[in-house]
Amino acid sequence: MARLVIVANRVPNPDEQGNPRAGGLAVALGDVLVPGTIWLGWSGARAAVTSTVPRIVEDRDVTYATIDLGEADYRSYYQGFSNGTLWPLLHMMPGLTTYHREDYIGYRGVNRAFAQALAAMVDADDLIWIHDYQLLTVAAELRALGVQNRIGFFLHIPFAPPEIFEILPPAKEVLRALCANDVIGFQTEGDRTAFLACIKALLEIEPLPDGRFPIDGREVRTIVTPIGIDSEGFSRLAGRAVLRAETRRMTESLVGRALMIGVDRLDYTKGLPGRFGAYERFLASYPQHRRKISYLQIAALSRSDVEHYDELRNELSHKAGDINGAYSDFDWVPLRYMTRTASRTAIAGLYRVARIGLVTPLRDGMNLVAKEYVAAQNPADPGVLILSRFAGAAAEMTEAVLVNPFDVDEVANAIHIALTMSDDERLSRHDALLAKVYSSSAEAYCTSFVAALRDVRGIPAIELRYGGSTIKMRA
Ligand code: ADQ
Repeated sequence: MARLVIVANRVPNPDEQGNPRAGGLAVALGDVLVPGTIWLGWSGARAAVTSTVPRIVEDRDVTYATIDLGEADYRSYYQGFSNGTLWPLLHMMPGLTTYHREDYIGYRGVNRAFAQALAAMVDADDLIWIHDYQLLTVAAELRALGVQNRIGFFLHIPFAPPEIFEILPPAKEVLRALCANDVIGFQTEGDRTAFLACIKALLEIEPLPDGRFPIDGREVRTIVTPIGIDSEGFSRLAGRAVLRAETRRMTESLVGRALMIGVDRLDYTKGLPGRFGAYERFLASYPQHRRKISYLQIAALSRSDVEHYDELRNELSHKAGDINGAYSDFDWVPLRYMTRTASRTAIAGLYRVARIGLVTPLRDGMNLVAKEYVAAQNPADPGVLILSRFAGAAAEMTEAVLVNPFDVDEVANAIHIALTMSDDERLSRHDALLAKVYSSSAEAYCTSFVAALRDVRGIPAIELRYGGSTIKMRA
């Protein structure tokens, strides 16, 4: 039986398996974490040099294999090329993008280390599923090591059109390396289209109408498999969470005011300064709602040692202070702002009691908060989702109040619309959104990606050109 081998930048801490706080990819991949599965990634620890021999921990018959990153590699691969170059560029923010050739060299070195660690562990028929922008060149490194398995890659963040992607100095080489995968998956049709446009513009390869394209005598398949959540599990969690003391304390503290909630990692792609600006505009333009709303923004610190994140944190602290300074009353604080993670249970309970879910990233691959907010609602009295049209989730969740996050007046108006929406409209929008969150679930995501990977077979011997050398595959 072919095993599934997952490769991602991070590996969930096996001690937390089964604990809902694990969140993120571990929850999304819950359905494929069956006995026999292997998950390889960075341990989160830094060492003198990057290791290629993984540390192995078994938990419920799933093998977690971790490698440590060398200090220099942490700077070049993680802080540098992954989060200083690829993250802003693929989110279409070239102004925030930096590039240093030595970071790219470090990135390729770490991708090679991942491949080396993996090559020693896989059997011939194992399916390899690589995740996200930190690991764009792993498949090519695996091929270089003679690994002929079926390999798939899924990009969690957006892909950029050629006019932006070609800013990346090694754009063609990175694209070619990605093409060493058999299947490449995207969150939205728009991301796939952007990728195929890069294939055409930069590699001069004409894709077929169904998203396949030939390269070096073989064929690569592209698919769209939007990531989802465990909707049923999350709904149940939210239903239980409202009964907990912490949720009740929150509700009591509102004294009848409507709660508006935002939950994000503190990242410049999430559009938090604009969101605070829109709330300020809302308070200024709609005085009738003052004292009747309380906005809670939970923004967990992330990547605090990467450039721009510290500035963002300072900017938000100032803006929050300004808003509360200008509008607070003796018994009303308009904005509650916390920069820490909350437990999944606490978040689920807060979503459920919130009248509005405010999700306004400037650009986002999918945005699971939008789906969690919908799943958490009481179907008999649901809240309203305000969603950026630049989140991947907007492609599916068209019944949300969709906004352009760059337009503070439009977002301010959307808050007013949400607060004054009729019960009928609120219910019908929610019904439609909930059906979509249930059908585009974590399970559907895993099943369709793995099915596409299983489908790959009978690929003839090929040669792959990468990094100035020619690699023979499936000879
Ligand atoms: P992220 O950018 O991390 O993910 P998102 O999809 O919103 O964004 O997922 C965040 C997860 O972390 C959610 O489950 C949320 O509940 C949780 N979370 C966020 N802030 C939190 C806080 N302050 N406290 C506790 N939990 C918090 C990347 C891409 C997304 C894509 C996902 C999955 O950027 O576009 O949807 O991967 O593919």
